[in-house]
Amino acid sequence: MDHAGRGNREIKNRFNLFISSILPYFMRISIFSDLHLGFGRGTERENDCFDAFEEALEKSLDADLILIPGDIFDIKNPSTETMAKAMELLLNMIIIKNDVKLVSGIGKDISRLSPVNTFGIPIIALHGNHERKAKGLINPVQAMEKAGFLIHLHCNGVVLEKNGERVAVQGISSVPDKYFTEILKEWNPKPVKGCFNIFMLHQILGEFFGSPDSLKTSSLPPGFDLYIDGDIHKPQQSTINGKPLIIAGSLIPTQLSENDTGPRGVWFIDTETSSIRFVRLENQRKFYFEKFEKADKEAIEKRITEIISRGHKKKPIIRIKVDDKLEWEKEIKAKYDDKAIISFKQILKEEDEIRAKTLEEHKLSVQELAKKLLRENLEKFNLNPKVFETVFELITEGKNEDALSFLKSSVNKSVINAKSEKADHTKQDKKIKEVEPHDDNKERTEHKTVSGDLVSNMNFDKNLKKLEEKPDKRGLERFF
Ligand SMILES: [Mn+2]
Repeated sequence: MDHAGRGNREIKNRFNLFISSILPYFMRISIFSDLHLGFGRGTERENDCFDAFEEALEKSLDADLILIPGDIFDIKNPSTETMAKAMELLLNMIIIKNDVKLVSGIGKDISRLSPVNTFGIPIIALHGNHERKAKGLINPVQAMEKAGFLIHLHCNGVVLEKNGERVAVQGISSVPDKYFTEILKEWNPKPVKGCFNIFMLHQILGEFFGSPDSLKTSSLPPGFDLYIDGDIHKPQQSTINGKPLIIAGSLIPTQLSENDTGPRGVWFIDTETSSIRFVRLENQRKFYFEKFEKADKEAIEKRITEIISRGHKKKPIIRIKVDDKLEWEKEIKAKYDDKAIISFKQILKEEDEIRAKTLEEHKLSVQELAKKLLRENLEKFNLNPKVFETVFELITEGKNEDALSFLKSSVNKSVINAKSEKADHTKQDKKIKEVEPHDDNKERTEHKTVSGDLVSNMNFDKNLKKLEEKPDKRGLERFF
């Protein structure tokens, strides 16, 4: 935040205290999600996520409480640069005056929080699917809680109070779809008497994502006054049993799909009237999605020129979808490079697709090759190869024992539901493919040396045998 921002904050501080003295009996809650800090690192768009976050925080300066339902960071191990920028911005919220007090935890030991966690405007956050790590490893949202910047929830909650009015916020961070219902049943969250009750989650709700097989709103716990979901990047508003449901949407477009063109913003709700406002971010890079059937160079250039002529503070992103083969996309990109970020989405011809695949295989990083090897070994030992992501993550973090016990638990057939596994996997694959120039791969390849034994299988069966005496763990415990 610059000097103007700080001055602005001072004014808002005073305004805040004035407002709370005349309107003591309700809380104003600010909600935004899926910031994806670190997205586009090393590209022209690398500051977009921070600009959006800063603007969302600026707009929240007169809020009593900020809720972020997941995907604050774009990856589970963000770079120190990303962490530093995030902390710098969050610090502005800690030093603000605010009357909201943390009263109690719901399944969360608040005595373990530092006093700093409750300074300034409280921020309550979930971790999203982008930040999820195997149990026992600290994800970046949990790290932010340890640093005092926010309160992290996962199958628990907190009660906050302002001038006698209480708000209970309960939340479940991202879990694999196949485990959600079971975890929710085990957690069994209930609204708290005498509070305005908020339920937060970070899952794909099928009704709002065009995927009827995904989780339904009817499976969410009843009786809450407000439901908030992250994960779906298009902001939307609906109801559950007459109570508002806010699908916060993302602060930046990450997938550059047709759905990503709409406005981004911050939601505000007050606990007295449940009135909801969506406030658009104003300083964001514009994103255009343009469709063409034919590879008509002239028509495409005409459209690009027309969009550019509208005038933009930041170079707009123009995504061009062509149902045809192109020969000149590089030429076009270079020609308008100083005026727009142009990206093409085209239907590749079959031979190109084969060539692209082969190239991709050649480019597999060491880490990816190790993953491939591990997956093959799991198959060879008749173990479920779908659990390899978790196993691999544990191994790369040097948690071999944990990896083995997880493998052991996944052998327990009761856990694995082959059908939902498949659905979940397809969804993830799709997501990965849709993400456009995503230079965070750089961060992903900063890998540790993979522990050889497990991956190369020399002691694979022996290690598994060693675990025979240890008690079975249920697979969902990894996420609960
Ligand atoms: Mn997201």
